[in-house]
Amino acid sequence: MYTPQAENKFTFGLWTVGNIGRDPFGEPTRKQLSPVEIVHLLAEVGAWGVNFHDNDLVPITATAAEQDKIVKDFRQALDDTGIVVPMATTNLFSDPAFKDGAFTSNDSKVRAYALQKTMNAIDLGVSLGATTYVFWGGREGTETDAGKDPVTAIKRSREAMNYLCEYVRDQGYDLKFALEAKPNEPRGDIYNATTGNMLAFIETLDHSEMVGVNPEVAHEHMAGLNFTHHVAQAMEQNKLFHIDLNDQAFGRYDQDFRFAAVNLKSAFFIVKLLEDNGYDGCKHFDAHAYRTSDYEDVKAFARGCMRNYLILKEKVQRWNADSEIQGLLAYINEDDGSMDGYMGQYSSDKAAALRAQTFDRAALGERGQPYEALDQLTIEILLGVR
Ligand code: GLT
Ligand code: MN
Ligand code: MN
Repeated sequence: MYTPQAENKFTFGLWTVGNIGRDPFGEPTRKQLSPVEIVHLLAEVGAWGVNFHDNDLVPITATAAEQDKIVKDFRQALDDTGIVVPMATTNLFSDPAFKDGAFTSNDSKVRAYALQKTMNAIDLGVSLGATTYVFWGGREGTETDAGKDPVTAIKRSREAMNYLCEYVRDQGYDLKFALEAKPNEPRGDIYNATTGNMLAFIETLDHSEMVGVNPEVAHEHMAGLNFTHHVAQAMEQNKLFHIDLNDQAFGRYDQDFRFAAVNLKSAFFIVKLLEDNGYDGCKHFDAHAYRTSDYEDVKAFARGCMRNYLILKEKVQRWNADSEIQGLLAYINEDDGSMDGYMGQYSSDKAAALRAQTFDRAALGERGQPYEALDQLTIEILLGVR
């Protein structure tokens, strides 16, 4: 029952299970696996797909001949395992050239190089099957706003997105963009810090229909926000093009823990939102194993991400089928229809009728909501006693 299936569309980035345990204070604790080895590891744990940054697959220093060999071997591993590539992205953050941003850099040569690197990476991703392209602008920000005008930064971001949308159209690629927000880290502050910012920014693009969001649990939690609400807003606007599932303690650095490892209840509501609304895109686990793990434990990490999703999915079904919960929901949402004539689509007649209506304000304030009872039933389902 908790075995991952292709229809679950569970994916991992090469950089996730391939994370070698380096942190700002310590050297790697695991040896680097090749992309081919990572694909085989993912097949072994039952994942459906693999995503990559250009340089996770092809080192930034590789020659054309080296690139051809790497891509050929990778393609062979995909064929051998049945693992697919649904998403790709560009590394615009590791190289020192991007230390002050890529698309928002003050240096026009860096901005041009970032566009060139992204076009090449799009070609690479599409050639391996990607239909979603993620943009995470980890370096697009500042430590001091003395150095960069934030309005200019927004305009530069827009110019880059418009340029790259046109590139994709020009090539005739079947590819959509998914923008990923993060409030800070590695920059002191990153532009378009939340999914809400991204949704507003997208509407200003020339081809906004090609562009949606890739929200990540940890990033909204770092900002102290309710991830489920942000994903809901994206879904309601048909802009949830991709999702990065992981977990994160509030107020901490970017932890990228195994999905549902920290905030079980919010993980439940994320799964509930996705399942109840029929989200059928990729569920990408953008997370990595603890630095203390060896590769056996990395497999336990990857299996845990998928298993937790499937367990929570079963809890959602249980919640939806629970008659006591449904009874409470029916009570909460009770509506005798008597207000229908006053609300909904505006008309001056309705407004006049509404103004003439008298309300028993005290009675309105007296009605209680059984949210304690409902939340407790939710907890009991999660704790496995219901
Ligand atoms: C990086 C970041 C992630 C992004 C990846 C895509 S790279 O690991 O922390 O949240 O999704 O660029
Ligand atoms: Mn993260
Ligand atoms: Mn991410």
